[in-house]
Amino acid sequence: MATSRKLITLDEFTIQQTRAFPKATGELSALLRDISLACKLINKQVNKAGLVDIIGKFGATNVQGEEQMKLDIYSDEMLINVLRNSNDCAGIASEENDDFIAFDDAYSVNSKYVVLFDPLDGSSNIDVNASIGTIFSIYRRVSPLGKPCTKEDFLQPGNKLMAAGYVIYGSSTMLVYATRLGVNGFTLEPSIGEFCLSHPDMVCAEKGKIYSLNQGNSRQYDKGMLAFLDYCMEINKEEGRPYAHRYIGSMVADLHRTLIKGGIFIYPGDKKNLNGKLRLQYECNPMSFIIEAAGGVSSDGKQRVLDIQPSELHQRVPIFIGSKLMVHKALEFVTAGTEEAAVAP
Ligand code: AHM
Ligand code: MG
Repeated sequence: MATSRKLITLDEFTIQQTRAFPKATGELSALLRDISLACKLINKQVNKAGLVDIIGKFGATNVQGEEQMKLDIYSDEMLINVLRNSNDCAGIASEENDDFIAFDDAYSVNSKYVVLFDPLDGSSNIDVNASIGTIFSIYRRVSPLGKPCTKEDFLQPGNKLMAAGYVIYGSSTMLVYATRLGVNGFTLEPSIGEFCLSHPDMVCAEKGKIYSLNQGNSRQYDKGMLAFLDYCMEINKEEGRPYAHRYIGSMVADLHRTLIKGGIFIYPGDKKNLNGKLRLQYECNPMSFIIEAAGGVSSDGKQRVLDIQPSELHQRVPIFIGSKLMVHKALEFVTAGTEEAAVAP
């Protein structure tokens, strides 16, 4: 029987990448394997979400008499449990928990890496069967090995990230993973339960034709943002039509489209929420790392998101992210609006 095959699994791929670095210990690959395992288990539950309505709602008791957990809590606990059992994670911080968790067993205190995650982003979309996702990022710890990790390990700027990624639970389940070497996408092959390389060397197009934001908030936008919206809705000279508006309301899904098709995703600060909605350490930094590694741009309106020094775990920042030329154009409008407001009487 012939044994040649074209499939490259996530594990094989990261091990091959590690070979390019003779001093690499394989810990990062092992950590990614653990994260992908947790996400496969989350995927299984997400796929059953519709059925749960039939056999008992989350928060209720199922037919076996077990308590049904809300999917975002389930996902959080799954990631924590898998990473606690891993040899390669010193601690975690999660959007679902107030504080970070330092693992204090003999293996974990000697681990080099900490992991931050949003276990199930966009979870309000579960009810309508729209795509949701897990976002994760990995820092090398700055605290000394041999002791539990500290808050400083988690409050590093995005420009210090070792790797970041997301898993999208959509029409198929995909894991997209970025290091400084680039961005690669892996699709879950259900028959073997493995993520397999399907989107090598992903690139975010320099130009885009799609803008993505919650336009319902526009009454709260400042002048610069409103002017950019007008620009997007005007007939574009090159396209002969306005830019298309697409907004799922699930950051992973909106950015997955932006990565594949180009465009801009914006969650700006506005009059009500000066720093917008999205969290720097769990959502904006990992996504900025991925989009930049794919050739795109990400800014909070004033500076590169990855250069922001975080001051607290759950801080929020505005974000303009996606195709280079489109983000630059948005920033031109935003800067002009801010300057105009500064000279206004
Ligand atoms: P969550 O972390 O509570 O799920 O919220 C984050 C989500 C993002 O996925 C999405 O981009 C954003 O909230 C949508 O917010 P809005 O409904 O205000 O447009
Ligand atoms: Mg979130």
